[in-house]
Amino acid sequence: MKSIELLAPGPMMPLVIDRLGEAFTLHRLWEVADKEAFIREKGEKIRGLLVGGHARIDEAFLKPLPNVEIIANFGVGYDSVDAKHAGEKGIVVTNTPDVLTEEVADTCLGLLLMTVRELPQAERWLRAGNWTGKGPYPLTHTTLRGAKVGIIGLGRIGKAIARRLEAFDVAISYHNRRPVAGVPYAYHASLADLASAVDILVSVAPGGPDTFHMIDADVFRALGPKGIFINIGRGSAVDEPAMVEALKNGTIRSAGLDVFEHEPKVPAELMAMENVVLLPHVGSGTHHTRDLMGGLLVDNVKSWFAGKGPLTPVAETPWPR
Ligand code: 8YV
Repeated sequence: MKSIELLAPGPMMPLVIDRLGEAFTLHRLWEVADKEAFIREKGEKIRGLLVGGHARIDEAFLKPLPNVEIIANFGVGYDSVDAKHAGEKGIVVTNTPDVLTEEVADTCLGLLLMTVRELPQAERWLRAGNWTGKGPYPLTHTTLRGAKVGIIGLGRIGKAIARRLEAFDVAISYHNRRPVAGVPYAYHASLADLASAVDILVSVAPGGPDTFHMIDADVFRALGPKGIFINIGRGSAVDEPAMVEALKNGTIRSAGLDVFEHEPKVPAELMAMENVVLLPHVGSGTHHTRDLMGGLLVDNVKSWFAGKGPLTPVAETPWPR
């Protein structure tokens, strides 16, 4: 398979580079000084792309690469790939679903509990010597007892979050493009209706044009002054300035965020707030799960070039065609 040439525009985890580098000819574009000259010279030879959100893979990016057959995306979310365009060009796009579901759901519950019970703030209180100085950390106004939780996006990860929440004995409802069959949770066709019906709103919404800024000022107003917002999906689904404003002026009480609109940039105003818990996109961030994600990417590429089709193609590029 060494005659098959692959291109990684940005750094990928060593497992991916090592395993695919052994079997194929793999070019690391991020290490190339003159990238444009490289693409001009080598572009027509490239048959597979390995991507992880570093660059936008769209019509303009793909134009000088006319022989690409597969775009293998590291991550379940593939919003940096124009999969519709890829589908039109006959290129298959793969992602890494399932293997990260439980890990991301664990992280979400951790973030939710951290935010509701102000655990990072309480830890900061202890470390600052306030426990011995000022006394116990103040009781939190917020609790999961009797809480209503709404989930935006009841896909694989949303369902795994809901399953965990059942053990916390909270009322669960959700918003999705369509009602999901076979789940016991109340469905809200309107996002604002869901927000006004719950105390805690959890977004697992993917990125891309369909969800862009769907969680906006109206949604935060509907969530209300006691409301808590948790985001483990994509930052672009939230109107970030509207969220900052809502947190600043008490339109909502607090937020726990693992994702941001312009990662790794986090608005300075959020950094300075006490009523937010901020994580650096660590939802799937364990060796265990990232290795499984990397392994699935590798297997997709190998299966494709062995003529066996993709293992996990995305919805826009279904297989078999
Ligand atoms: C990863 C994710 O952190 O799978 C996704 O869509 O957001 C995370 O699991 C990310 O893909 C790493 O680049």
